[in-house]
Amino acid sequence: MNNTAYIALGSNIGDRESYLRQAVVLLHQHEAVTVTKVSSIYETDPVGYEAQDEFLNMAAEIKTSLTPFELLDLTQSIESELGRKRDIRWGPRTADLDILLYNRENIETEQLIVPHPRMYERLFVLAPLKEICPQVENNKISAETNQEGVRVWKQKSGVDEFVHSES
Ligand code: PH2
Ligand code: MG
Ligand code: MG
Repeated sequence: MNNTAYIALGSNIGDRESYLRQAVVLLHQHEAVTVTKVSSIYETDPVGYEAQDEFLNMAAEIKTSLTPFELLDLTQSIESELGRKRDIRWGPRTADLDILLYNRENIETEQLIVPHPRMYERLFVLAPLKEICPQVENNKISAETNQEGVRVWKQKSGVDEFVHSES
């Protein structure tokens, strides 16, 4: 478990909070992953494709012995398990899990780019990430980052509480 990665989670269909919680539980249940921190949950206006419902977004820190590509397989299988259908790019989804950072590695391949290429333009990613990730400084939330459309919906709690508490 000697690697640290940050995952962005989002949902805008059905019981959004339940999808986020289930996604965190499924990450944590993997033998090679420990979820070490979770952010607050934010409610956010849709970005990119705007004719869809508001999202809940959050971020999680994990420790893992998976490689970045194994982690990508895991996040994609969790998305499928939670009923994700891929149709509209940037469209509605039950559960979206994006790898934001993996140690301080730079990866550029067809399937996976890390750091996530659009993370520094997206306050729905940066606001939760900043709570749990020391390497994201305030100055990365630049003038180009639209500061609107992101509100805390449920305050940060510990991982245990997050994973076990109801509602
Ligand atoms: N995800 C997208 C596209 N637009 N907007 C918000 N507010 N939150 C998201 O997670 C999101 C989005 C593509 O993954
Ligand atoms: Mg995404
Ligand atoms: Mg995604």
